[in-house]
Amino acid sequence: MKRDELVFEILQKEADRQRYGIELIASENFVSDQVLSAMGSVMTNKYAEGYPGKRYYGGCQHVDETEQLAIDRLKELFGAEWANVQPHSGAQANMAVFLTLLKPGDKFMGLDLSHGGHLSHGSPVNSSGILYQPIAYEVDEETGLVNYDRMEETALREKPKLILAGASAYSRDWDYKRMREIADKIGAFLMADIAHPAGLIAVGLLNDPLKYCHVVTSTTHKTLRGPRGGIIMMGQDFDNPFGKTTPKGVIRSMSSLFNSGVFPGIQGGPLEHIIAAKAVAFGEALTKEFKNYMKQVKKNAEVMAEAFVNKGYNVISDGTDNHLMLIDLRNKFPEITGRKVENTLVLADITVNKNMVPFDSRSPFQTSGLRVGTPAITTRGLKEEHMPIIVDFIDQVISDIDNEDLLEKVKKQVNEMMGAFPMFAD
Ligand code: DSN
Repeated sequence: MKRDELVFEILQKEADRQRYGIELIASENFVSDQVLSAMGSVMTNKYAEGYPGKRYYGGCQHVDETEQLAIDRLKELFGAEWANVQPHSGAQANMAVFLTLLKPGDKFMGLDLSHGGHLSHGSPVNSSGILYQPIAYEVDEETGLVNYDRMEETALREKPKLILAGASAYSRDWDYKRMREIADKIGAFLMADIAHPAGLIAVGLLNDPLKYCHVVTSTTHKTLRGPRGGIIMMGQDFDNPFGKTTPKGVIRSMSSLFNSGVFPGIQGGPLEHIIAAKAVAFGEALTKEFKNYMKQVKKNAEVMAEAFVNKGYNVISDGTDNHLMLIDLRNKFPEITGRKVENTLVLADITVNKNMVPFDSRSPFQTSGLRVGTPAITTRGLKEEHMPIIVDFIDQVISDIDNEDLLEKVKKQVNEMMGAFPMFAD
């Protein structure tokens, strides 16, 4: 068959964009060649509705092997008691958990979207907000930190059936223990969505949600550096919230409910090529090199946040514990929106995303903030010394935002700098 030049030329342009630009979108990363190969493999040809050993199709003996490997490696990585690797995305993983634990109209609590929460945590335009009744908790205006006292007051008043920890733009660690105490007071389920910090949690650099949460969801493509996809896990929840059976029995019966929540609840055939790539990525995440990578991601984020603060930017909560930071532009550039900065930086081959900041006066399409993260540039091999250089590029562009000559100059410097780094430094 004739090669589809049209598509492959576009793919080459995207490869060049990734290769010569500075990628600061906190949820993005670059996968290894072996993760990429598994994704583009023959496993895409196979239908395998069901689970390993219990499929609705013949010929599943090899997809059973890779799916079981993915499950086993994931359990080892997080010390989980049970795992499902089939969700097509983090939002699907969340949807399957909600379908399992909530009935339409039930109340649940999640972090407000404009305070760093995620669409699938109760936004009115997402199924989580359409089918269920979301109650928001918030960060404190002064400190930028989740206000657990207020969360408790709201939980005691509203009595949600589920409380959800996790965010897509929150730079600090979570107090899962405190949240479990709150959940226990009202007999609610505690769930964590660790899509963003999963890699840091896996190597022990952040608190472990599996110790306290009844169920944990994640994506696999952010800090975990795997293919685009989702997962669900259960830890060793020996303080049995589900009834009078033994803890092991609870895990067994809940896990089969969660499995049914994913398939046939919300999905059909699993993406077995992606699951094979998940197995590869979890194998990589179990190595010493991955732990060193995660330490560098965190170090780079700390240094980058400090460099922004030194230039007079308001970094929400004054810094970061993880791989990202949220910058409120309003004190330094009250007239400039996050949208304008995002669009302008793209012209200099620097990619960030506009983001609402807590108590933002602008809409999600404009925003007063930027979210910046270090997982992707750290995969490229950038270290602490490169962080102030990047912050300086960004500051030059924002400070003279309509200067096209400057943009051209910065773009040249960005391309020269990034051209010297491989896509995957390991
Ligand atoms: N879009 C992801 C993020 O950027 O955080 C969340 O789904």
